[in-house]
Amino acid sequence: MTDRDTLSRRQLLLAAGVAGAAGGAGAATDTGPARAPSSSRAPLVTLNGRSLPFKMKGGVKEFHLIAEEIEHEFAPGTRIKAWGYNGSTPGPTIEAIEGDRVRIFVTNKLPEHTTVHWHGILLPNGMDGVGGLNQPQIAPGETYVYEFTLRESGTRMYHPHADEMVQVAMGMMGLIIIHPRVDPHPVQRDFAILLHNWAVHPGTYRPDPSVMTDFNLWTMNGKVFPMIDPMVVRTGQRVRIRIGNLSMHEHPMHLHGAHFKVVGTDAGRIPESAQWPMTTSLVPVGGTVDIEFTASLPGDWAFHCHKSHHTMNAMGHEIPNPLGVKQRDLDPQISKHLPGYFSMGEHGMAEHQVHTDMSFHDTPENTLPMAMGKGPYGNLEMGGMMTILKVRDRLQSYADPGFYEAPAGTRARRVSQDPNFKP
Ligand SMILES: [Cu+2]
Repeated sequence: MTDRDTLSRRQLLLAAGVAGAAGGAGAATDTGPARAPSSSRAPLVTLNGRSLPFKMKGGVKEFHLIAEEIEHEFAPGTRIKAWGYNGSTPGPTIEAIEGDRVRIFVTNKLPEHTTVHWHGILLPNGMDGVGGLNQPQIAPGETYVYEFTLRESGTRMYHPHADEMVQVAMGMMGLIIIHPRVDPHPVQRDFAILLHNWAVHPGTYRPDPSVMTDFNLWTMNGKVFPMIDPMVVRTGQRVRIRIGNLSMHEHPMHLHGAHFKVVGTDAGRIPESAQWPMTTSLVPVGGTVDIEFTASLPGDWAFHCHKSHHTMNAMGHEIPNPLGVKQRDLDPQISKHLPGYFSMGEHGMAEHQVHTDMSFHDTPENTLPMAMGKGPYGNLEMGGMMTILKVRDRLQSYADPGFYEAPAGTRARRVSQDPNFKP
């Protein structure tokens, strides 16, 4: 009996003890001879992303990362010149299993040198990837190889440690997910998200690395809402969301419709005695947070950063406050000098999405409107770091099931249009 047989049988037994553990999640496949994953393990879903393929060579998992300039789209209508790996930002997720030995070739096709740092992984010092400290820089055109054994499971990240301010601002980053050989806390849905921020000035095509705090695009896996994939789960499933943050801001990530526990960081699993229930967890800059919960309430539940400016797309921040300022009388006069001038903001900014949808406002070239999301009841007035957890009693597949229809009598409804209404 091979190691693989032993593992899969043991894990099948383990899965059988957990109600619906295999629950349509589909078995992950792995061609490795020695370290096959549990057949009950839910496949990792990197929203809008993919995992990096590997080859087994003499018991070692071989990966190849290519650092290069790429064309990236945040949402239709906004393309930039970014830097990433293997054609995308973030780069593909590197998936492996605790105990795996990995060999990762890094080819540099950038116009400047780079390195790769394996964030949160304990490894020999010469593999840590800080250019100048642990290794020479990888010059343009060169390929370096890193090789180490993954001793601990959990959510980790990779990014350059060379001209880091520029290279991270340009999009160079990715997730590393190390699965335990046998998961004592199995989930049926396993999602991975990497948070980032971007400064793409209106009408331009290249992120500005000199911006320190005032970014104008906030992304999950390089996309803005509503282009971020929803997380589709069946009622009753155990769900894990892994959130990494290589942006320059902390993000308080807030989940509607479930109470979760933070079960892991980029240094591994948190003991159960140190986990407490929450609905919002801060994901620190340069850190990862794994949350787990049971999806017990069907519906469409928002999952978003609670800094409200981070659920907006390209917006200017240094503007006079128009709230409560009567501007409409000025419109005709200003229009004489600025044809097409149109005031807004007197009563709030919700009208902005209406105006951009109606093409009242032309946004500058290659610039997204502040908010674009639409739901079954109208504009969602959000963009940026937001997606939807879609919990359904019945699912044919994990494809987007569309919007939730609240059963009769369970949705907030209008009862009056009289502003002096008294119940
Ligand atoms: Cu945020």
